[in-house]
Amino acid sequence: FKTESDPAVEKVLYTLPAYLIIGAASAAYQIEGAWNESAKSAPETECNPFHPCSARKDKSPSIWDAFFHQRRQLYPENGDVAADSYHRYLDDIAMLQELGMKAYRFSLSWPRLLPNGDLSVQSEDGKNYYMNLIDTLRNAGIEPIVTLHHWDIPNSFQQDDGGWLGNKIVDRFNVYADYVFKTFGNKVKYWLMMNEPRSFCTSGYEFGAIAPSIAETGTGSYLCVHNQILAHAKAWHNYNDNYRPLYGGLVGSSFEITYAQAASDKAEDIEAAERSMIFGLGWLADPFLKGDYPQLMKDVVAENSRKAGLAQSRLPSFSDDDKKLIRGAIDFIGINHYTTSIVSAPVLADTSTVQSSTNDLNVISVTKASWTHSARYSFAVCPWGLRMTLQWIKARYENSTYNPPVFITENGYGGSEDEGTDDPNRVFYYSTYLRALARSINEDNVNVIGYIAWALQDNLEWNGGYRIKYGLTYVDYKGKTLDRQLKYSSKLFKEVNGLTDPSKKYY
Ligand code: BGP
Repeated sequence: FKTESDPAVEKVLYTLPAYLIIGAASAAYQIEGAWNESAKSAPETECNPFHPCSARKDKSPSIWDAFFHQRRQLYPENGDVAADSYHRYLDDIAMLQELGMKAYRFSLSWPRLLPNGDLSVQSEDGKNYYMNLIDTLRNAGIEPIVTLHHWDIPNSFQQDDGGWLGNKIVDRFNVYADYVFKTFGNKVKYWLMMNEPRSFCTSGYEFGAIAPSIAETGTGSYLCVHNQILAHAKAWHNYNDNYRPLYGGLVGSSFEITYAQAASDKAEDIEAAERSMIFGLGWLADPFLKGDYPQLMKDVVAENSRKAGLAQSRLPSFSDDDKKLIRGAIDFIGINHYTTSIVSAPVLADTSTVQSSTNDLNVISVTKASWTHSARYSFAVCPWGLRMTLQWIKARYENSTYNPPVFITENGYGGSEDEGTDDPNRVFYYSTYLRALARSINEDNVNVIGYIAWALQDNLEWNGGYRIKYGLTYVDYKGKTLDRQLKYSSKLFKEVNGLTDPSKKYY
């Protein structure tokens, strides 16, 4: 296994600080299965995936259940069973313990806890499932890190008000968040409100590629992200005012960022790369740390909207009250980082008349062919990109009045379908990225409080189904037993977590 990596990185020994919270992650729809648990006995006519039943007591369909069921022919896989973690969460926790992990990041399924989305029905089964999961983790000394929105809103909310494009979603999310804080608040110290608003909103609400399959080109991603920022901020204030005094705890969100490396020293390529970082991470982080969208983004989208004859910018704006609400409303910045792209300015003038967020960004972005790629087509192994990303964050926000710590909430390697338990490529990926992280902390003095590997288990990947394997744990989908087995790469984490003989190196 060869890659072009920074040779200096290889020489640095791990000096990851003891305070770093190291763990692994999952998300409800990708692992739980049990998509209609406890509703099976309801009469067919009363409840089915596309007509949620008001009398239903337990799990109702999320937008992902609807998406995969409607497209069954196209995508044979779905999350009906997935890794069956709803029934096998003890097996998952056993794996975390074997790995010596300090934390487990998982998400709550909103329609499992609140089948009607609101408080009219509160599922006992749903509540018990997460309560048992959290209690067992805590008894095992593993910190629960809980995501509230990992993309699976109740499908009924998509149908009746347009989901994240609707007027009701911000308040609806806050009813759910308050219920969650009230129910689990005394047991959880780390909360993530949103996961990757940009990738979810762009794929789900602008280009219609993933659930809920909405194609509102040019506006959908901006409005969806806007609502997610406001929903996060309101939940943060509720937590800050009403729950933090009781429980302490920290509330963040996870933003994904692919590092954009300029293709050359030419000014236009350097500008294009910077534009990518601003449209990528600045879009999400600036509102919380600087109180508004990046000026560059506001200018570009307003200008393109004007050219198209629109009366106002396609990028929504924050009112003065909104600005007060969002600034500082985050306790840490979650970063999901996988890879790096080579970015340059387009050679020809843009003649496209399509108004889209891609055209607003207006760059050429490629993955370098000579770098080793993961089976996830566009993910190249580039550990220094993590270090550059952390440097970019530090430089952009160190003079902000508000500059919270960073929590790496996802980083990982997607292996191919035939991977099995022998995964040397993943060992290489994690060992080089962890070394890059060690250098960032020790040499660049970035303030990183945690590092979470994606993923604990092989799961249903949004883009690759069960064919892309991110797990530290192999799940037997082929033999349909769904039994778990640690992969070879688990040895690396055992070592990082101090469980192995320090004289033996596995990587
Ligand atoms: C992130 C998601 C994860 C996970 C991961 C792998 O975008 O937060 O849920 O799926 O990426 O990516 P993908 O499934 O696109 O290969």
